[in-house]
Amino acid sequence: MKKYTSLILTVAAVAIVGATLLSSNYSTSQLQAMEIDPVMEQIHAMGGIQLVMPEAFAETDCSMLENSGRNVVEFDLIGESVMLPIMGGGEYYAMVFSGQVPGPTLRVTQGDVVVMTLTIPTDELTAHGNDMHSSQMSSAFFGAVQPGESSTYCYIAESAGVFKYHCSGVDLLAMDQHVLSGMYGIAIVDPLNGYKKLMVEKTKVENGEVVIDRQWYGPDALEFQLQYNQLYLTEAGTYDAVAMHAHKNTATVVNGMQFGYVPNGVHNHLIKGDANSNIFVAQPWNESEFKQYQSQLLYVETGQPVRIFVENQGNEPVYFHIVGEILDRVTQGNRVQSAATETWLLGGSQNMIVDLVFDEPGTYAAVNHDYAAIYSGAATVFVAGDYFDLNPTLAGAGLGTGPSYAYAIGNPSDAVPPMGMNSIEHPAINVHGLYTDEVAQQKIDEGAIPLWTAFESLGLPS
Ligand SMILES: [Cu+2]
Repeated sequence: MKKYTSLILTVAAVAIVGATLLSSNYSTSQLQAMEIDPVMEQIHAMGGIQLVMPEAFAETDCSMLENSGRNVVEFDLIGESVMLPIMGGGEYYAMVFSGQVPGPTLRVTQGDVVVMTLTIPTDELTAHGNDMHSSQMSSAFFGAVQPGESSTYCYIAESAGVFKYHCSGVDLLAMDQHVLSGMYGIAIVDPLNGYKKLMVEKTKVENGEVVIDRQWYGPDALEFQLQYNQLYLTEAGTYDAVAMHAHKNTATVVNGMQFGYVPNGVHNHLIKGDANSNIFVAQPWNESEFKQYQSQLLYVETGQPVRIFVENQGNEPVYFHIVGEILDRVTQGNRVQSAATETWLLGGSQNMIVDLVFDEPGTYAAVNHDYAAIYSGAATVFVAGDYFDLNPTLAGAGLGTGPSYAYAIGNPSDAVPPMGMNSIEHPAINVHGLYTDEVAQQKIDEGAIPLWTAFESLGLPS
């Protein structure tokens, strides 16, 4: 793994209440550009405001919870700084949980005990923390874990739904930098009684009259996870706090990448016979030399219940919309918020579960329907059924076929959450994600397909 050592991101400065968190890696000119209020300067001079009680998480009694008769789930995270690629070449100074952006997804059932352990390697540059939004206790913000140290805390996942987790910085110092550089993920807490069946209201003609025709699906569904965020970077690839405060992002990312789920060169070849002839407006990750970063598509069957766990990890609103589809149901927590809606708005650190069925074979782009977000990375392409009539070609290449290309090519590993109580298993998984090479190898060892070698061995172009 490539770790960075040249840029020491010290955070010796001060926490100022809420989102106005300043750290000592800001230059004088950056601070001037932010027009820091004199009162805040005084707070800075006094040493800042300590928002975390140092003893808080030491009060957590894990052994009591672990012996409470509940199911216990261990969730281990490693906090570290690494270099990761950005669209258009180059790398940026990322901070990650366990070598990937977003961090690993925790999946539990409502009522489970979560035992969360955060470990910081001895050669890491800075301390890190963690805040699990699926917990409800004063120790949710546990204090900074220093390099070479490890800390654990426990909680009962009492509420069902999707919940963010994120680095809490160094006792809140530079939390913005750590989160927006990649230290975020989700916990999915399945409802204790399972997911509700999905009702989709259609119409039909009966005895010469148009009448309601309710279709029922599920509760089992093919599941995906999509996490929205922004990057704020200087040209050198370091975190740009001034840009963040001005809400001027340099990239919109979905599961850490811009345009991570769009066609690539192999899809160009399969569909148009020419690897260099793009079939989508933006294909920045075309070549197989990108390996785990090569863009991949999301495949579903027609008539199949699909469940998407969506989290807004960023600073900007997400207006979630799927071009050509209607969101059949939107759930937040364990409560249905809407049905048959075109778009649903998620503010920062807000989430939803979208259930829908793709009726017709086709391509459908899930977007943040903010045009700035679409064109800076928030376009995610689903392909339903055998829309491009590729099954004979895929079968001819020895890849096998099924009701969707998921059977031959698989779905991207970073878009698929761990299995839950009402999950339909994906027929195959391919290696895709903003992963370090070590994490990509782990995925291969777990059975995910490295398409960049699989296609080469079949004589398909790279
Ligand atoms: Cu951190």
